[in-house]
Amino acid sequence: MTLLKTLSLGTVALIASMSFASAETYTKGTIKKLDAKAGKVTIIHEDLVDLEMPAMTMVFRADDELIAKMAEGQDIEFLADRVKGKLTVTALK
Ligand SMILES: [Cu+2]
Repeated sequence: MTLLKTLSLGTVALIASMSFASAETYTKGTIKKLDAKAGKVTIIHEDLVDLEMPAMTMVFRADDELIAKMAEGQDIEFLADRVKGKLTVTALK
C-alpha cells in the first residue's frame, strides 16, 4: 500500500513537471461551426495566452482525428498553434 502510494505520488509529480515544462495553456471555447470537409472549425474562444490573442470568434484548421471528436455547440478546452502560418487546433482535452 505504501509502495503504491509512493509510486502514484511520483507519477503525479512527473506529470505536473511535464505540463509545466511544455508551457502550453489550454484555452476554453465553444464550437460554433464545423466544416469537416474543409478541415475547418469556428471556435468562440477565450484569451489564447500562448498566441497572445484576446477572446474572439475565429476559424481554425484541424486534422480529421480532432474534427471527429468535435460537434457544433460543444464546449471544449484546446491547444492551438501556427502550423505553416495557419492557426490550427493541435489538441483537445
Ligand atoms: Cu482568435
